[in-house]
Amino acid sequence: MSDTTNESQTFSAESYFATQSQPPSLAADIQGVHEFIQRQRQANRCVVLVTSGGTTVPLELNVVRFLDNFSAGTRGATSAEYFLKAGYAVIFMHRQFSLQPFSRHYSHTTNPFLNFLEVDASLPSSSTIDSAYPYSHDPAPMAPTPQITVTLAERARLLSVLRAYKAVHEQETLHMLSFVTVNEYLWLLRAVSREMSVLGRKAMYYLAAAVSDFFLPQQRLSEHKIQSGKGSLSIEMDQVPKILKPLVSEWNPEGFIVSFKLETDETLLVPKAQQALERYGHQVVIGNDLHHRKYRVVLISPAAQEDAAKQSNGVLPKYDKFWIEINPNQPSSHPKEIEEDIINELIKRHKTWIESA
Ligand code: PAZ
Repeated sequence: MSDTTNESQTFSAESYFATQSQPPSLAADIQGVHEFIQRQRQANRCVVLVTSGGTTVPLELNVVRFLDNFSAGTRGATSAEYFLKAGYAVIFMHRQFSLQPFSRHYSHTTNPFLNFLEVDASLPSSSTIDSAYPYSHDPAPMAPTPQITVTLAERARLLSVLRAYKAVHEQETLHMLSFVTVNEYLWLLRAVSREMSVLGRKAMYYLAAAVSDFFLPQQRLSEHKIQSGKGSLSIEMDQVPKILKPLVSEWNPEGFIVSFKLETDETLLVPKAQQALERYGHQVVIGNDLHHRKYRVVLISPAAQEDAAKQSNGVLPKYDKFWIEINPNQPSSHPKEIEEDIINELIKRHKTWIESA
């Protein structure tokens, strides 16, 4: 970029947090998380941190332009609902304005809720009532507000979403946090992870957010909007530090950590997921490819001891592969969601993880 002159460098997590400033709202956000975790500990609940949605990388300090990461937040919002249903408390750390648990069913783009409302025509309109009392000395009764009802076809589904939503509010088992930039995401992830360490093995991390691999350090950002007119723009970005490393080894070594690996070339899914496990030593990597992610995922985890011992040829498997697939042709009225099976499987494994402490 024309007005960014400093050299690029490689950031470790430590040097990243030492040089990139923390978001102003961090302390208040973490106070809320702290109180939430205390309540869940008292209630003896497992807590899962679900990250969801994409992060942005600003190109200017006064941001006009930024790079973004795809992700509507469907995976995260849907998964959060299944965790809540299973009795987990959920910290839902999501990209601002991305999909959220419960309200996702009536997303303004795919399923606007106004489509399911109708005005009940059986009630008299206000003009009818006014004309019935033209000469009376008594004040006209207040015109009844026309009733708004939910279309018959949508009632059952709305009722079940609404009941689940109200129950979660009543039990206070869902805590929302939002981020926009990759910097906000990283600071929040570190602070929330540290708070969750008091939960020991009862903490689960479900890192489904699509996080940028590259960023521009604040020291190299142009203060004002980058001006055009100087020809082409070239940007050299630095690598975002590999945050799973300190999460696994320092911030909460007892936590059950599930990361995601997204690829567009399906043949890379398994090797890349295995590489991530080898590098960071956590519990599960879920591989998904962009075009089939709603119907097929693979869970890669360290091979169980018994499986390894069973191998008779002496070549011990290092990793277990567990595919989860659903039929892509789902009925629109009651579609099966792959997250239901993913969460059931993870909860089973988390339970074993807790019991094996
Ligand atoms: O949010 P969404 O449902 O549109 O997409 C989910 C996803 C593909 C971002 C997620 O499943 C995932 O793979 N997250 C990690 C992406 C990564 O490799 O950084």
